[in-house]
Formats: sequence, C-alpha cells, structure tokens
Amino acid sequence: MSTSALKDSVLSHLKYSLGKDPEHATTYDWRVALSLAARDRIVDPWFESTRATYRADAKRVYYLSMEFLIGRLLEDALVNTGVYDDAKAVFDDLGLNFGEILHDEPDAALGNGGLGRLAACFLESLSTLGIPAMGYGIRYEHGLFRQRFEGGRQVEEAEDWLTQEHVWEFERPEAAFEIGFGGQVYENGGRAVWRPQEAVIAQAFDTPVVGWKGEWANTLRLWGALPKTVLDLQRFNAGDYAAAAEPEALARTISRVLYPDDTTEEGKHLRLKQEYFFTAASLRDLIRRFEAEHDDLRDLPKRVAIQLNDTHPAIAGPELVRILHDERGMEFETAMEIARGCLNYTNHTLLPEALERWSDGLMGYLLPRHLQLIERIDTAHQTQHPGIAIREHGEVKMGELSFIMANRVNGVSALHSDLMKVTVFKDLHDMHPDRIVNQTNGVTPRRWLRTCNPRLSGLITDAIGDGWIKDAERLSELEPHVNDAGFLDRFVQAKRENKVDLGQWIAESMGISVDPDAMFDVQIKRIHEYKRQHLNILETIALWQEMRDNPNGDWTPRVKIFGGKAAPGYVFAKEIIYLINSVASVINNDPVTSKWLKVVYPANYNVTLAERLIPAANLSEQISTAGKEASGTGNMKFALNGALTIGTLDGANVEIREHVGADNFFLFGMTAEEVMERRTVEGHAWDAISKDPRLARAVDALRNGTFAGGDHDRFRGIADNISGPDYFLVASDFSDYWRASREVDQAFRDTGHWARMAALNTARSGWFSSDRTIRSYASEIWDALPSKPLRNI
Ligand code: DL6
Repeated sequence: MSTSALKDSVLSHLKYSLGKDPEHATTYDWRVALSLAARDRIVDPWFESTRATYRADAKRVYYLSMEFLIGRLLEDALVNTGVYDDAKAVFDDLGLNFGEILHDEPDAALGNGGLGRLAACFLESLSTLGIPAMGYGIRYEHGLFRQRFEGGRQVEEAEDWLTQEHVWEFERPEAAFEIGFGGQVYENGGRAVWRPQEAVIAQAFDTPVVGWKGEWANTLRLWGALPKTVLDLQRFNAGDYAAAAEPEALARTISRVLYPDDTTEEGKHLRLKQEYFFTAASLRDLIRRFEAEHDDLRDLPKRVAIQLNDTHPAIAGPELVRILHDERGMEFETAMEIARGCLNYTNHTLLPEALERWSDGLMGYLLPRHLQLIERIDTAHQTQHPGIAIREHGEVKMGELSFIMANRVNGVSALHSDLMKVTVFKDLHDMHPDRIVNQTNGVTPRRWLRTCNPRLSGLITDAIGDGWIKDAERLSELEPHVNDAGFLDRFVQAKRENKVDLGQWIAESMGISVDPDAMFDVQIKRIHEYKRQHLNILETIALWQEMRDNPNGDWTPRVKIFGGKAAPGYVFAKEIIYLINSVASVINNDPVTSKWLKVVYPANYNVTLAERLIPAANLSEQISTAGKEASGTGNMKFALNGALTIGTLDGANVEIREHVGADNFFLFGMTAEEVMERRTVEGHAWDAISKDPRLARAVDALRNGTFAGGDHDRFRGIADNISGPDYFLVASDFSDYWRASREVDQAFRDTGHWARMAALNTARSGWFSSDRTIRSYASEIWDALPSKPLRNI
C-alpha cells in the first residue's frame, strides 16, 4: 500500500471515526486514527483466514489462558503488516512526532508475567505459521496494578487501560453465553441436572492477531461479564438505587480485575468464579462452532485441540464431561474419552504453593455438579491406577485433575519437564509414562528483536537478508560475520546507541545519570525469593564496599538495573524492593564510587519497559535457585538481543547455554540436585557466611543501618532470612556468583571479545523463537497443520 493511501485512511478515520479535524486533533486522536487505519489492513486477512479454515475443514487449536500479556499493539501491527515505514512517513509529512504517537498507547497488561507473555507470543506465532487458532481469556477492566515507589516502597494503583477506547477489539453482542454458579443438582430420568442459583452473561470481544507479513490472522476472544438483568427495576422504583444497581455490579466483578499474584491464590471465591466463567464460555463457544460444521461430537478430538495454560482453566475437564454426559446424554466413559482426546495441559511451575487446590467446600458451593464429576473421575482413575487421588485432605488438586484429564502434559524447558517427572507428578508419570512431553518456551522474534531493536535488526537484515524474521534459526547465518571487524563494530555501535537512548530516558524520568560505556547489567522479572533479586543486591553491596576500600582500583563500571513488581500480599518480596531502592539511594549519592557503580530501578515494569531495556542490556541476570524457574523467557529475549547471561543451571538457561556455547555464558551456582542436597545440611547459610568475609560484611550492612539511615531493624528480616533458613540458598551461592561477576568484569574490558560473544548469542538464539515452540506443539501435541499462507504483501 502506498504512503498516500495510508495517509488518506488516517485522515478519513480522524474525520469520520473520531469527528476531529487535523487542526484540533490531539496525540490520542492521531494514535486512534492510525490504529484504525492499521486495523483496516488486518480485517481482510482475518476474514480470509477464517474462510480458509472453514474451506480446509482444518483442525483448530484453542488456547485457554487466564492471562494474555499483549502490551501495546500498534507498532506490532504496523511492522507485521509491512506499513511501519509508510506510517512514519505519513506522520513526518504531517509534522507530527511519530514516536510520541506510538508511545501514547496504553499497555494492555492482562497478565502477571511469563505465563501471560508466553500466551501472547504463542498467538502471534500461531498467526505467523497460519495455524487456525483462537486464544480465549478474560477481558479484565483493570489489568496488572500500576507500581509506584513511595519512599522506596512499592505502592499499587489500579490500572485502567479500558478508560480509553480499546481500538483493536470488536464487540460481539451475539456471541454471549449464560454462565451459572451455585445451586443444586437434581436427578431427572437417570440424568443429573444442574440448576445454578445465579448466572451472568459472558460476552465476547474479539481482537485480531496478525502474523508476519499480514498473511494470516487469528482471534483473541476475551470474555467480559455482564449481568442478566442490568437493573432491578422494582428496587429502583422503590427508591433503593444502590440495591437496584447491584446485579450489574456483582456480575461485572468477575471480569473486573486480574489477580495480581502469580504464585499464590487469594480471593479464592472470585478467582474460582473467574476460572469457570471463561472456561465454560470458551467450551460452549467452540462446541457451537464445531456443531455448525459437524454432526457427531465424538469427532471433537479430530477437529479440536484445547491447550490449558496452567491449571487455571482445569475445570475444562469436568465441564466438558458435564456437557457431553449430562446435557448430551453420552455415557460417562465416552464423555471422558472425548474430553481427554481434546485437552492438554501446560505446567509452568513446580512451586508447591503455586499449584492450585480448591477446597471441597468452595467447589461444592460454586460448582456442585463439577465436584460430583471430579469424584467420579477420581474413582474411575483410581480403579485403573490405584494410589493417587485428585482429592486429598478435603481439597481438589487441580494439577492432578489437569494431568488425568489431559492427552499430553508438558513442561516448559527440558530441565523443568524432567523435574516434573520426579517431583510434583512423579506418581502420575510412573502410571502414564508417555504423557509428559517437553516443549521449551520461545519468544516471537518479530516483537522481541525486529520491532523492539530496529538498530540491531537493521544490521542483521543488511548482513543476511530478512529471512530470519520468519525463520529465526537463520540467524545462524550471522556466524561468519562475527569474525568480520566491520560487522562487529556496527554491532557494538547499535548496542551503544540503544544504551544512549536508555541513558537519556533514565536521566529524564529518574534524574540519574549513567555512563553509556558502563556495563548495563539488567535483572527484570517479578520480584520473588526464588528469582533472588536479593542475591544481586547483596553482590552490589559487596562490590560497593570493595570499591570504597580501594578507591584507586581499576573497576569495571556497571549500571545495575532492576525492574519488577511484587505481589501486593508478598511481604518479603516487597522488602526486597525497599532494600534495592534504599541501596540505590545510598550508592547513587556516593561521590567515591559514582563513576563506577549506579543502581537504577524504574517503577512499573511492563512489556513496554522491557522493550526499552532489553535492547540496551549487556548482561542478563538469570540467577534463580536451580530447579525453581520453570523456564524463563526474558533470558531468551536478552540473548537474542546480544546480551550475555550470568546464570545458574535453571529452566531454559540450560538450553540457552548449550545453544550459545559455554564460552559465551557466565555460569555459577549449584545445580538443582546440589540445591536439594545442600538444603539438608544444617546451618548451610551460616556455614557459607562464615567462609566468605565479603558476604559476611554485606549481610552485616543490612543489620547495621547502612542503607536505613542508621535504623538497625529495617532490613533485619532479610538479613535474618539469608543467614538463617535461607531456603533459596542466597548465601550458599554467593561466593560463586561473586567469582562469576568478576569474570564478567574482566571479560567486559576486552571489548572486541565481548562483542564477539554478544554477537554469537544473537546468532545462536534463533532456536528460542516461539515459532519453533509452536511447530513442536502442533506436531507433538495438537496434531494440527499450518494452513497455506494466503497472500504476500
Ligand atoms: O512458561 C512461562 C513462564 C516461565 O517462563 C517461568 O519460568 C514461570 O515462572 C512462569 N510461571 C508463571 C506462574 N506460574 N504459575 N502458576 O508465570 O511461566
């Protein structure tokens, strides 16, 4: 499409969709007009994709996820449909700041972290590969909370992305289902009949997700909760206005907020309602679609693959059995077989506290028929495979339920899948040895290299053409260029310019000046003890202390950058945030060390901030306690963008190291096995501290008020934890982390060698594309084929 056609389209939307003339249009107006013009370009391939799917009678993939952390959509849409340069030209021509317009878009923060972002990458890859698919989730009115720091402490504020029009979605009032809760189960003619006590309407909102080159677009269908009756007119007429509006308020609560917690469950009643709400609506929707084309529900597994993203949609098992058995009159065994033929389950964590369990009481209260069916599923399974129960101690274990109801169960990295087999699902794996398969995570190279890092992606395309964008493993064609001094210079230049941009942003938004030639050392992820941001800050403290001891030393300058939110109820994680900010304010104001060391912690880490930080990183901190991080996906984004990793043998770090080469990765710490062994050593933390004076001094600084204006108690909790129970083995891994960090310092000084290692990370990270992951799900789990690409633009 030509620039002038795009310009006409933008101006036309400005006038006819927004009712504004260019003289009075605000940044918001221009952004919406451009988004609508871009959306117009997606609608035709979207319709065509649907038609092609029907024509081919293709198997469909349904990805059920409580979270889709999609972030901003405009830039992605412009890049994927090939009109980014035209759009920029249009706005240059209009004399408007294109960057400002792109940055006006709010982040759609419909997820907590890795699990939700993975779902977003998967949707994009499904479209790029032309696999007929649909993402199903919840249209939260308030996404993940906004984080602010007040005196260094995290403060949460409601996120309100939907106060502006969400221009990418299409409301579908006709796609609506009644979803019930509570009530009783009756028997009628030998069949169970569930009569819910209350019901809400799940209504669909569709967002097209376009793949690379606009060849295919799938749908993200998010359910919003609406009341069956908007207003209780009798109460209204009686003058009780608040009570009259109650039905609406209660119903809407279901899709009001995203639970801000990715490891523990809170607000259990509402959370279980949310889970059933979107799962039940999605199943009804896909069955309706199936029945529009096919007669026999026994064919469902041939036509439909359902992926359960974690246990959150695990109620899909009993719900599908309920529909087939209770509503359609199939034998229970047949219903089970059909359900199991369609369903697959991805596990994202081995942390016991994150594996969902629902009390029989709550399940029986909200979903009485489902509880009965779960009992029956449990009995049927135990008859064939005695020894493991779905229900235990008055609770339903959703991991076990998901496993038993699934055709395939997958972990998200090789190590994690192996550990699943010997830990959380050991017994079930022994009974069903073929069920667990591994699918190592991936990230879309369109957003996480092509779009977020135009300098580096431009350089790559100049060197090897743009085939890598669709086939990221072709990044390996960069390998010969890694020996070319000219290429390496440009590689270093691209990174440096990204660092200059980030440095400017840090200066403007935080008032901290950083040296773009210092090492940018980044740890961005949710704040959690197992991710060990406190190990990083402890090493920072020890380094600062050594610098002060030796102010004439030849130190390698570092900017330590942190980003991440803590679950609001997770007290220890919030203490870690407070500590990092307190350390930052001391170190950043120390004239002795300020030329070598800075600590930067921008608030409100989100997808957009990740897109800013990752391209500018030299070092990626992946320092979780081995065996605890299921995979990680940030680790892949950093490597793809030419950052070197300092990391433990955890999650996908293991595979990243194998791919980029051990020489291009800074390894430290205990293995998962050593971790388990070390925990059995009494006094392990104290033992580690007594052997490492550096560590002892750093821990002491937490106790003597160095970072708390003399207050000895403020960080005592963290110090006591590190030197006491230290479940995540911060103390025991400290010395080796220190050693590896000093190796990093040395390596960074050899700029030529560092550049080569960084470029090799990019060249060898193509395997971590989510296209590879999705191809593997398609062949090993879903038995779904890509459909033919429709057109080239
Ligand atoms: O699989 C995506 C992502 C992994 O990369 C992370 O390692 C893992 O922590 C994360 N899990 C979650 C929450 N899990 N639960 N429940 O986000 O999944």
